[in-house]
Amino acid sequence: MSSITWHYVLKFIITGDAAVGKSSLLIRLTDQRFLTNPDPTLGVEFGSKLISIPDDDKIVKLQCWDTAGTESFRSITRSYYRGAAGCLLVYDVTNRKSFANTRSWLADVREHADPHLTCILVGNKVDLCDEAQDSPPKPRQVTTEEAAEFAQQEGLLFVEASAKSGVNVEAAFVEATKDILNKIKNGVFDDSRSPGPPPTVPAAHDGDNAPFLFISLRITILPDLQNNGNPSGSVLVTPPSFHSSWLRWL
Ligand SMILES: Nc1nc2c(ncn2[C@@H]2O[C@H](COP(=O)(O)OP(=O)(O)OP(=O)(O)O)[C@@H](O)[C@H]2O)c(=O)[nH]1
Ligand SMILES: [Mg+2]
Repeated sequence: MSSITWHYVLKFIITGDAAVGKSSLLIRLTDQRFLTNPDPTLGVEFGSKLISIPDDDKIVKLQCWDTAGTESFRSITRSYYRGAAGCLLVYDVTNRKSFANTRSWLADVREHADPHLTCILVGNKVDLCDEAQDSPPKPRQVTTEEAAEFAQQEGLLFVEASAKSGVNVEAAFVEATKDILNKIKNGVFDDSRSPGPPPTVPAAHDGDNAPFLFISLRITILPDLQNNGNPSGSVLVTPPSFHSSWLRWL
């Protein structure tokens, strides 16, 4: 039996064009690894991590649903948006089209997710533009200023990151989480849907006993598993059984 392991569980979605690095950002967050040739995501993948927000004295469990950027999966991935408290809207700084397409991904998020969801625009692959790397730098196609202006106009947080080097990856999730915690404090999110810090929480997994240890669970959710996976729960959910059931299922 463990003591309190987290104060909130927040559902995050990661969305954006194919090959912008959504899965790589999640792997970097949960496993501190980078794969040069990850498989394209088929449907949705899931990863989880505990993070600490010292300013609020809170431990937060992030449940991240990494969606496929391929158009043919779009209607499936949309069904995972509901109930998300946070969203990483990802583009590739060396691919202008992926930045232009963030408008359409954002429209999807706004149509299908909670209107109070916190969205952070993430310009990924900044390492490719770095002069100091071994191979010749790739030209940047989206300036920091342009993306920051777009983010401001749309009310998004903004960061540039690299799943390869790890720069700003955890920071992106932390910034979004802080914003969500502020919304909870200010009553923007309906906190009644979250029991808050439970007095005792049955151990979902040994890794949950220690803050900062992460659980990485990478699975592909096929369409016929959507309902069993219950991807569209409330904005703030705290049932440890959700996670342990997945572990048992595996
Ligand atoms: N240099 C560099 N390459 C990256 C970075 N992030 C991802 N990549 C590469 O970009 C390619 C696509 O990465 P994925 O993480 O599979 O992209 P995705 O957005 O999940 O793609 P889908 O699942 O098809 O939607 C892979 O070859 C990665 O190694 C990064 O920060 N820097
Ligand atoms: Mg992927």
